[in-house]
Amino acid sequence: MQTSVTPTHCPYCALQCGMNLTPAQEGGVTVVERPDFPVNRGALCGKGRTAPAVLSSRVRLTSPLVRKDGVLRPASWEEALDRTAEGLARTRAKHGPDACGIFGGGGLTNEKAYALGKFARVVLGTSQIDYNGRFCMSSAAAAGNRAFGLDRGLPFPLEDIPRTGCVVLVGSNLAETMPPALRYLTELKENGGRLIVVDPRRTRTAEQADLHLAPRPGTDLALALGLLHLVVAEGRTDEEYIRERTTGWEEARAAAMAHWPEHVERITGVSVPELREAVRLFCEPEHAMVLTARGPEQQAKGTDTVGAWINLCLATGRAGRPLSGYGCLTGQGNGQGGREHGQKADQLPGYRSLTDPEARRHVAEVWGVDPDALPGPGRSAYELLDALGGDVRTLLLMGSNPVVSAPRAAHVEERIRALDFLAVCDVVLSETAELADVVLPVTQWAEETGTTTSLEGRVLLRRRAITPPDGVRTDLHVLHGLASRLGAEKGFPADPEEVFEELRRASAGGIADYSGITYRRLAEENGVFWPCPAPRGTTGGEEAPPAGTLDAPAASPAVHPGTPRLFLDRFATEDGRARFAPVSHRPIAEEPDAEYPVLLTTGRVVAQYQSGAQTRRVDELNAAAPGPFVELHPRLAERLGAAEGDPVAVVSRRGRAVAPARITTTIRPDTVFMPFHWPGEGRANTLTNPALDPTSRMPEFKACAVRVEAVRG
Ligand SMILES: Nc1nc2c(c(=O)[nH]1)N[C@H]1C(S)=C(S)[C@@H](COP(=O)(O)OP(=O)(O)OC[C@H]3O[C@@H](n4cnc5c(=O)[nH]c(N)nc54)[C@H](O)[C@@H]3O)O[C@H]1N2
Ligand SMILES: Nc1nc2c(c(=O)[nH]1)N[C@H]1C(S)=C(S)[C@@H](COP(=O)(O)OP(=O)(O)OC[C@H]3O[C@@H](n4cnc5c(=O)[nH]c(N)nc54)[C@H](O)[C@@H]3O)O[C@H]1N2
Ligand code: SF4
Ligand SMILES: [Mo]
Repeated sequence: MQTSVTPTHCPYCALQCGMNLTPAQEGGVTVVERPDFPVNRGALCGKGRTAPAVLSSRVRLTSPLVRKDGVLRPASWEEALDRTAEGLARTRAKHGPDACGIFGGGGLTNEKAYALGKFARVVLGTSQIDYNGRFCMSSAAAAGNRAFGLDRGLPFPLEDIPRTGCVVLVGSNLAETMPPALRYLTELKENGGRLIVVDPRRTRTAEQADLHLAPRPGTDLALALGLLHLVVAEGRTDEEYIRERTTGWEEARAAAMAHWPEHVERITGVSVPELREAVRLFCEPEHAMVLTARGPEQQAKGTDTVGAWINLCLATGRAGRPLSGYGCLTGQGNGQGGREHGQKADQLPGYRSLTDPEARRHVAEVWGVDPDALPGPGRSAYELLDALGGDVRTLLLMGSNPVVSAPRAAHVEERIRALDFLAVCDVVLSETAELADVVLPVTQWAEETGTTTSLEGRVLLRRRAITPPDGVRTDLHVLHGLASRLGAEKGFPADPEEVFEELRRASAGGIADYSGITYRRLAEENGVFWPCPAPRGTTGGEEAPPAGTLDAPAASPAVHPGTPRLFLDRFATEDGRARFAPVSHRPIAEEPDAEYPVLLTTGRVVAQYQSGAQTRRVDELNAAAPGPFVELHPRLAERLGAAEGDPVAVVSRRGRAVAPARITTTIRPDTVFMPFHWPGEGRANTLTNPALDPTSRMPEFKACAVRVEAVRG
């Protein structure tokens, strides 16, 4: 058995809070405080604290399921893996490799994400792989790549936040989505720094703000342009910085000057005095930061919207300098690492591009295949889901529950039902797994070892603390089993450290270079920030001593310390300069009209996680957040004749959802809000619009036109 205390990290969000696990008397594990991990210093939210309940849940899957005569029935692992391999092989033989699809998740460890991408390209030869991170922070990633030549959620550690002068938090409800991180904002205020929150709702986070701007959903781009206009008009630009560290200012400046504050007020609903106050708070201190989350990103113009906020940072000299910069608060447990190692449609490990010949050569060599055999980029997540039952006939799904979480979910559900074959790896029978032909029950976080990369770009080691129940296997084991059945005897080890050693080599020399990181270092150092190249003369694992025998860092001066802060000397672009984005305001994809006069926005509550597949199994969390609701302003409620708790219907061009009214003055009167954690009648994603951002292919989860109706009788 393991030692009595296992230091590890939470299975849920990108904060990746440290926690210790100890054996529980009744079996399983108990979560205890882990004060030595600096990010959360022992603090946890309710989800992290109750995570062990999912390990021992009654509804936990402990046997593979295979559909027979229309019904999912327990089966052996042999049979389940045989059936899945046959499903993939049959489709490939009949319709070609691109008829096999793979859908991954940002909750998967680096090792799993890496193996999944390799499995798609090497074993199946398919280009059709993408993942739920496309629904998460892909717009910020695209904007970060465009501006800085590199996308790492935060280019600085969270510990820098309390020491800056002003933080603008755009569309993040941190108090509910990363509660232990609220401390950084509290400390900022204690140190005399200012907090501006931009959110159409006065959330628990907005309540902490010195200034809360409540724009109409989908108008953050105009808001940022209006602020930049005022920065220029008030002579608050940093001309020297612009000259020395950026390109593209003239065009960006001209675009901002076309957005007069009065015009921006009409678009956003944020008054000119509020805009002026925001500029004053942001510009007066020496240092300032802009942090975005899903509010401005989950828009059909999310890339340009984030670009506009980055422009504001660049024009004022607030990027690539100590205590200043732009950052994105990545969402899922491995939202960062999950977007670096190849489960994304256009990507190879190390944040390399699938279209770059040199990247293909490097990775093909590590994989022992011909670079020309690697497929090109495939479809993005929603486009892949939309193609199911069409050109994509078989799907392997690992780490997502799109029946609840994808936009236009009723259509997505219909496409999933139209597949020839669906295999789902999950820990519970999610709403999507219910539709599968084969369900493969997998181990959970405390039962397996692997690495994640937090929103800070800090690579962390999650450790196995407990023996999994009989009948479950790891995702890596599933890929190993499928690969060997499909003719790849080697190259898919089930041992995570072996996979990580290969990942190190595959990432060596890439943007997200992990080659200097080992499990040993991760265990000793509370995580390592990438990029972290291997010592000179080695290429990450290859010529370095084998894992576990590496000299301790002190004995080996060549060991790279990792990179907590990026861009201080230069940006990662070819010329080292940051690029302004030439952006102008444009409306949301579906503006309200006479038939659908209200705006719907969606998001989260503190006690449920994502599609709820895991957290809806925890009594304490269900007691706190038992079901869906529609948040609406008293004025709208009065027009409908709806009282608190009355069922109301929200209708969009995609469908109709019904949930109890929650009446509050904290939301704009022209907007309703629904959390998306539940399936069934109250499923928010029945309503949402899959209009995609042209660059990131992010759907517009945060704004669509709806009609709200009272439900009688
Ligand atoms: N409790 C909980 N925590 C989580 C998760 C969870 O499901 N539950 N999921 C994790 C993941 S994967 C993610 S991505 C993060 C997400 O973390 P957040 O981004 O903080 O979460 P959301 O609630 O989706 O959106 C944040 C806010 O955006 C606001 N918003 C809506 N429309 C707009 C708009 O047009 N402009 C602006 N500026 N704001 C707008 C919403 O009112 C909401 O308060 O949370 C992570 N943490
Ligand atoms: N309307 C609306 N919709 C949204 C959003 C929004 O703000 N509004 N946000 C979007 C965002 S940001 C995100 S990230 C997505 C998330 O939505 P989903 O992709 O559905 O994410 P989860 O609910 O976390 O799904 C993970 C699934 O994998 C399982 N699982 C967990 N760990 C593992 C593992 O290690 N291996 C395997 N095989 N399975 C595992 C879980 O039980 C669960 O069924 O939702 C998106 N959808
Ligand atoms: S904030 Fe995120 S990482 Fe921390 S305990 Fe809660 S869900 Fe887990
Ligand atoms: Mo997310």
